[in-house]
Order: sequence, then C-alpha cells, then structure tokens
Amino acid sequence: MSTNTSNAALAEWVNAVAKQTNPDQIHWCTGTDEENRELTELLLSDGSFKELNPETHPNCYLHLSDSQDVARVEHLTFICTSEEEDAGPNNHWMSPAEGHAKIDALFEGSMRGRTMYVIPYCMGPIDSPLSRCGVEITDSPYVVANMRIMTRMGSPALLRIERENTFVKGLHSIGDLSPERRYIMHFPEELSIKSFGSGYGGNALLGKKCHALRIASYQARNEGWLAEHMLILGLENPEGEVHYIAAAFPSACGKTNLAMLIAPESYKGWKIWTVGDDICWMRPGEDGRLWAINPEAGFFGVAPGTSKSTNPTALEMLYEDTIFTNVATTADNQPWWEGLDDRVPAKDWQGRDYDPANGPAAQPNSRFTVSSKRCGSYSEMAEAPQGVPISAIIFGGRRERLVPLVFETKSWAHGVLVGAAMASETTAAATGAVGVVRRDPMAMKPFCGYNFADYWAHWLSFTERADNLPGIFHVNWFRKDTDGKFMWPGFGENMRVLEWIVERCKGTVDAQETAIGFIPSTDDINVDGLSIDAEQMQELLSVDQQGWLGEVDQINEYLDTYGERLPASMREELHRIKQELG
Ligand code: OXD
Ligand code: MN
Repeated sequence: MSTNTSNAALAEWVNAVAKQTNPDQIHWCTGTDEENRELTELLLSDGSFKELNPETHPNCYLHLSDSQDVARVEHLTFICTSEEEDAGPNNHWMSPAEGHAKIDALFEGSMRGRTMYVIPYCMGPIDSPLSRCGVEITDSPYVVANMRIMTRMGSPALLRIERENTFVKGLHSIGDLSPERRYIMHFPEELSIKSFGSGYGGNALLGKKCHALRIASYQARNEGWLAEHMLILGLENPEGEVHYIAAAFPSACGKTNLAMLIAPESYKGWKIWTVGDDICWMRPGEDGRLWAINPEAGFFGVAPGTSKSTNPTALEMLYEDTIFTNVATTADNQPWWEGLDDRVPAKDWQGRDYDPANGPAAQPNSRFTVSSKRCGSYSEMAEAPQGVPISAIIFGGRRERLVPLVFETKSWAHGVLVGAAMASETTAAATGAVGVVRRDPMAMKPFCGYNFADYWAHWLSFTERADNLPGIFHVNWFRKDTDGKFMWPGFGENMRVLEWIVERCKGTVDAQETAIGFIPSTDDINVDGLSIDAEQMQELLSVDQQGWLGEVDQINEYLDTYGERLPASMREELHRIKQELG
C-alpha cells in the first residue's frame, strides 16, 4: 500500500494503477535537486540522455526519441464523453467505457521491470487561485525530467492537492512505443487522462496539452474561466506603463518569437516582457477585467528556425540547463538545427553521420525544454498569484492574401466570430494547392476538450461575466505581393502593430470603420526606418470587398458543420458583416 500521501483518493488511485501495471518500484517525486541529479544519472546510464559539450552547454542533455515518435498524433487522440455531441465535430470521440477498455488492456502489466513515477504538479504559480493541480503517473524518467521543467512539480504541489482534495489524474506509459499501440485518451467528465505508447512531449507531458488545454478547457467552461492556446506578453512603453496582451496563432506562425520580441532600434524605452509562449488561463477579476496566468513553468519550443536573428532571447536561454530532443550535433558535440547558423553538423537526429541525402539534420519538430527562469525577458509578473490584467486579445493566421495586417473587432461577439473563423492558408510546397484555407478556431482545433459550438457559446457568455473585457484584434504578418514576396517585415517590426493595438485600447488613436472591423490609417502605423512605401501600406490595410464576400461564404459553410448547437449570434454577426460589405 502506498502511504506517501494523506489524500485517500490519490493513495487509492496510485495503488490501483500499481496493481494494474505491475511496476518493480514506485517513486513519489519530490522535485528536489538531489532527485533530479539521480534521475539525470539514470538517464545517462541507460542511454536516454547524452551529455552535450559541457564547456559550451553546461548541464545540457540530448535525447533522441524513437523515429516513429516525434509529434502529436491527432488521429489517435480521443475525447471520451458520455454523449458524442459533447465532443463535437472538432474531436475524435469514443465512449468512456470503450475508451477505458481499449487503453486499460494496454496498461495491463505495462510497467513490469520499470519504475513507476508519481508526479504531483501544479499548473500555474503554486499560490495562485487560478492554478490547478494534477498528478501524472508515468514509467518514463525522461517525462519526469521534462515535467520538472515545464510545471511546478513535487512536494509543494502535493501539499496543495492534499489541501484542496482535487486533482487531474494522468496515467502514462511508453509501452513499447509502437504506433500500433498508441492512444491519447481524455475523460473530461472524470478529469482524467490516459496516454499510452508515446514519449513525445505533447502526448506524454500530460500537464501541457492534455491537462492545461483539453481537460482545462472543459473545467473552465464549468467554472466560468477560459483555458486558451495563447502566448502572454507585457508591452512596456517609455513611460513605464505595461499592457498585457494574449495572442493565439496556429502552429508555425511564430508564437515563441512574438512572446520574446526585441523592439526595433528606433523603439528606445520600449520592451516586451514574456509571461508565456503557449498557454493562457484567464478569469474575470473583481474589476471586470480578465486576469491571466501562464500555467507552465518552462518552454517546450521548436528548435529549427531559432537563431540569433529570429529569436536571440530564446537562443540565449539554451546554453545551460536545457534538454534537447531530436536535434543534430556538431563535431564538438554542441546542439545544432537547421536555421541556427552555417556550421555543418556531424551527427543527425537519429545519431547517424550527417548526410544531406537523409533529409534535415535536426528533426523538423525537434525541441528544447528549458525553464522560464532562464528567459532574459521573463516577466516577474508571471509568478504573481493574481495573474496579469489583459488589455487586448489577438487572433492571427497565415494568410497570403485578403486579410489585412491588423484590424480591431467591433464588439466581443464580433471578436468571438473572428476567433472562430481563424485560419491559415497552406502553401504550394506543403500541399500542391495554394490557398487551401484550413480553419483553426482560436488555434484550439487540436486542443479544445469539447464541442466548439459550446465553446463559442462559453466565450460569448463573458459579456455577462465581466464588464471591462479586452479588445479583440486580428493580425496577419504573412501577406504576400504578386511576386510572392512578404509585404510586412515581421519579427521585431511587429512591435509597430502592437503599439497601435495598445493605443486603441487606451483610446489614443483613431481608426477607420469598415465592415470587417476598425483599421488603422496608413499613417497611424509607425513605419519610420522601414523600406515600405505608402502604396504598400495602403494595400496591407485595405478591405477587398469581393474577396471578403467570398470569405464570409466560406466561414458560413464552416460554421454550418456545427449545426443547431452553433450560437445564433455568430450567424447574426456574419450576416451583419455581409450586409455592410454591400
Ligand atoms: C505545441 C503545439 O507544441 O502547439 O505547442 O503543438
Ligand atoms: Mn502550442
């Protein structure tokens, strides 16, 4: 019998899992440095970790995963609610009984010969009322090492669980890593997760996507808050005022870069503070504003493309105390990935001598895991129990055509519609067909733990929950001209757009009203020092009436897939836009 906790439900669950999975031993994680040293020794001795160059990268380790286990697996990810309709067309569904039966059969005896780790963790600052706790049981020491960086893990979390007597249950086993025996199951009604057959972050670090988004989004609806796939940044102006912005973008749109943006030369006295780069939990405060925390304690970022020019802040944090997964290495054993610099790697992500004929040296989804505390722009407000007040919410997509650089929505309901219609266009290189629009509402398509129609209704209900809601904006850094060249420089220059957004929130700049929202005049975006002419700005800030009429029809078609459950006001908003387009 396990006696490491005074919480009866936890002790009972741990014992039941031990009986089912049959581990050799059970280790309750305390989160101490000593524990981490022992774990690192173990990972080094069994070959799961390789030490990287200790001169250039002290305390950094390389993990090479199974080559079949390098990403999230959406087709094997299920939401198991009693009613199929509650999972919605946006999720794969299985009944709870079938889900448990399928995955429990795999867990039977799966930890034989292994140690079972019990990881109590807290998502969010340990003393924040917005935080929520969970316990992950896993047979992977690599998962423990990552959870230690990504969450507040160990004894303080266990104490909070014992005090609150509630926690999300996450059961994980790597099994034999076969894609044939892999499932990521969520049981929102039971606040539980079962994940089998993958060691990859998004499938195995259960605090992240499984808990902090899928289960938390369901919990948030019941409890009146929001769990979102958003970065949080603080924008400080030369007067020392800080405005906090939460922003959702589909993958490959530069969320981590935006969260750590460095202001252009001409923006003396301006600074971006990083609160989080991936997940945001928001709740109305007594002042009617939305207050947000980043539930994570670290970054699990994509390595390729990270460089001195794209994200110097990120690069700087990766020289110490970092776990690298599936990157390449140089001859002197430093981590390397495409886009980092022009050195030639010695070994690829599968440990082979590098040969360009085998494809990229670093796996395209190779990752770094590093504590937020190592981030030079980390905001001390990220640790504040009350969170930070959000002035603006930004939705964004990768749209080569049609969608302006920035616009402000006219109301909360309009903002919710714009979030629901969020999309990225695929490129010819990726699909063979340019301009195929993929909808990714609020960047939550893979992460919303319930029916999107109910989720939008929940978003809409915030006008009754809070009377000082943030403005909702849409940005598009990715417009291209007829020669296929990007029209906006992006990266640090995006500061210029953030400045306009904050000024709109303060009411200190005008805008032009159009059918799709409020748009800046060309001279309201500061382009000093950029080689961009008035005509190009005009193009970036124009509304193509015919194009938007087509877009409205496409959005309508997409929303139709949610049938009767779709909130009526979303169609009304869309109808209004159509009327105003004329
Ligand atoms: C992530 C993702 O890893 O969105 O953050 O897939
Ligand atoms: Mn993400």
